[in-house]
Amino acid sequence: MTKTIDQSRFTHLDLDAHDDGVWVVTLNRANKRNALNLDTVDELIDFFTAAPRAGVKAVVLAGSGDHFCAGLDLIEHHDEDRSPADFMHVCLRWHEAFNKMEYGGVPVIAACQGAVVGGGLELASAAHIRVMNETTYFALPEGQRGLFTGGGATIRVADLVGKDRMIDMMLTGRVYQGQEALDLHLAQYMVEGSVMDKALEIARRTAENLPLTNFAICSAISHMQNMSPLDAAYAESVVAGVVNTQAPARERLAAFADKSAARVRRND
Ligand code: 1HE
Repeated sequence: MTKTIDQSRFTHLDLDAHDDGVWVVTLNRANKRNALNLDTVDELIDFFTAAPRAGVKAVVLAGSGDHFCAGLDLIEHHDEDRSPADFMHVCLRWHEAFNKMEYGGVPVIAACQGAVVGGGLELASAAHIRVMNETTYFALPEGQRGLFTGGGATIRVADLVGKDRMIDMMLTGRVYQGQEALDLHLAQYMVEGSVMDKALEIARRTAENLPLTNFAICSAISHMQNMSPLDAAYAESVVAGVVNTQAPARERLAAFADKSAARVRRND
């Protein structure tokens, strides 16, 4: 069942495994502003395919340099002069990578600095939690490039900001940043300074949850959004049946009963 992740097979992603099960995965093409060429997408598929069975408890996804990700590698796309079928298959690879992130059951925290644009926003929106700071900005410049989204923005970005705002972003190139971006759910956390520090703090916290519980949170909720309310309620009870009776949960319940477990309190 357990898989190992052979780090030597990755050239466009830097992988850093911490002792607590948190892995930092960094897009390492800063000189290309971490634009997603097809090889990088394939490496994301490889990593996120293996992660749920390799003891990875949480992932921080980051970009190297000043920017998170500039989206589709426009130069590769130009040079390849792809056919419609070629690009459809490129998009299917992107979807495979991002679906494995969203539905894989391992918490993914995106540390978003600088540009989070085009396919970079599609990548970030497949993470479960996004952290931004004063440098971060979000946009969908596809409209101005003569392109269309192909990595799930019509699903995930529309879900975050609403269909009308997504259409505006694409038609006009509108950029969202700061509090406005936070208010639109483009990120859940805004920090002053290092997005990496905050993303790591969040990842470490999530890694303390039971893996099966995190699996349900980071897989079942997304699946249930795709179901009718009736089917989602049914699926929820099945998932809760499995998760809420797991042996390690009994220890946590016992700690609550004997009053040794932390209580939920207001923030100071
Ligand atoms: C790239 C890319 C890229 C930079 N593909 N090479 N995405 C976009 O339309 C965003 C395009 N990029 C930008 O607007 C800017 O590069 C940034 C705002 C992200 C950064 O600006 P800056 O001034 O720091 O860098 P730069 O000088 O523009 O670029 C530095 C290098 O990165 C340069 O390469 P060099 O070899 O000339 O040094 C750029 O060519 C390269 N670079 N961005 C390839 N995107 C599945 S469909 C998804 C649809 C999309 O994602 S559309 C793409 C939207």
